[in-house]
Amino acid sequence: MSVRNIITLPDEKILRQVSKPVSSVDAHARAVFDDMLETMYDAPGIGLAAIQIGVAQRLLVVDLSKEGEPKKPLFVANPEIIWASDDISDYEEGCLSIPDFYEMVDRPKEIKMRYLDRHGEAMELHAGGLMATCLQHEIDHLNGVLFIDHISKLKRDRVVKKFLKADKLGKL
Ligand code: GNR
Ligand code: NI
Repeated sequence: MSVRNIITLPDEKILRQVSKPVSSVDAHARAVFDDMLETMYDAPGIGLAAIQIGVAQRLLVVDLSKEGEPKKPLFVANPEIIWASDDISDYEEGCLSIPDFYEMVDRPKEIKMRYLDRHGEAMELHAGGLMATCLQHEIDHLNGVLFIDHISKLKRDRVVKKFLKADKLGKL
């Protein structure tokens, strides 16, 4: 296991890629999961998609456990949202690929997700609250979508510009 570099804006060439389904959750996929988890804990963050470490596969990890509590990692391959509530909730989101930027995002309050777990077993999960928000945020990453795509164009353009400028000045 190793902590990997997290891809950030302005690197949209990578972050905008649509990740490919894994053909099976094999030893290689599990090795990617392990690096993702270690990278997420190190950051720290509550979720991470494989593309954030430059791997364009439909893999994500989430762990909502609080500091000092036993860890509760969730390993997700090839997720599909099979139901989303009409009820919407808003939550202030951030992203390890867009450091130090936070905005309120509206999303379905509850979802049902089908996926393969760490052992390749088919699973279903009904999620609400922060888990539902986080899973939707991570599944967006698998489709090349960032949370800033859910906010106003004015705010999005402003933050993308900020990262472009910082990159040019060599600050990232
Ligand atoms: O660590 C993270 N926190 C967070 C807070 C609110 C909504 C979504 C997230 S996910 C984020 C880590 C990340 O960038 N995952 O892709
Ligand atoms: Ni993110």
